[in-house]
Amino acid sequence: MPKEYKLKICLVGEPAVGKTSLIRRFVMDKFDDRYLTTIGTKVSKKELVLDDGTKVILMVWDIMGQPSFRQMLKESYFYGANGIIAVTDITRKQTLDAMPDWIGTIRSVVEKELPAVFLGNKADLKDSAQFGEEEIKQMAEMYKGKAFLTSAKTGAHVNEAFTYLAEEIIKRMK
Ligand code: G3D
Ligand code: MG
Repeated sequence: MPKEYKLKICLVGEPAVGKTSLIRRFVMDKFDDRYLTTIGTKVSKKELVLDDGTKVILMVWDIMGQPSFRQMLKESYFYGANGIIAVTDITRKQTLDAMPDWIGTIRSVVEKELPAVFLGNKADLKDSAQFGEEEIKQMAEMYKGKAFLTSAKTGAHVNEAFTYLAEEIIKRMK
């Protein structure tokens, strides 16, 4: 009997890297989203069926507020999280440099190391890139995650990244 899982996935990353756009791309494609909004956060729901028939309900958490969020909401945002999507914008190196702080914030709330994927988003803007696949891979390796170059605009590798994370979480649960 295929099992059913319900997972909480949290997106992190600097403002304007594309967090909301990635969720919109991933969730809305099928119009099966539902939102729960609390101050500063938004939760979208998406059902996935993995290759082996496993059904996964992803609750995808997004940050709506300003950077002050980190102190205000971090406890409830990361509480019970199963996995992290760490988003950077390849056209702004600063968004990569800021990632260790985000990971540090997660670690201050969640004791165990969570499965994570590291996205270099806006891959469609390659001509104005300030860093590339090599740097995002290095960042991912540092935290034992996997790197993807994504584009919320074209949809490139967006499903792959979310699905990989779900599979990785479930693998580690077994
Ligand atoms: P955030 O939720 O991380 O703050 P948003 O980021 O999803 O709001 O995206 C910020 C801006 O980047 C938006 O532009 C959005 O359209 C754009 N964007 C997001 N992902 C991509 C991408 O993959 N490629 C390109 N070219 N743009 C992207 P606006 O102009 O609406 O502020
Ligand atoms: Mg947003």
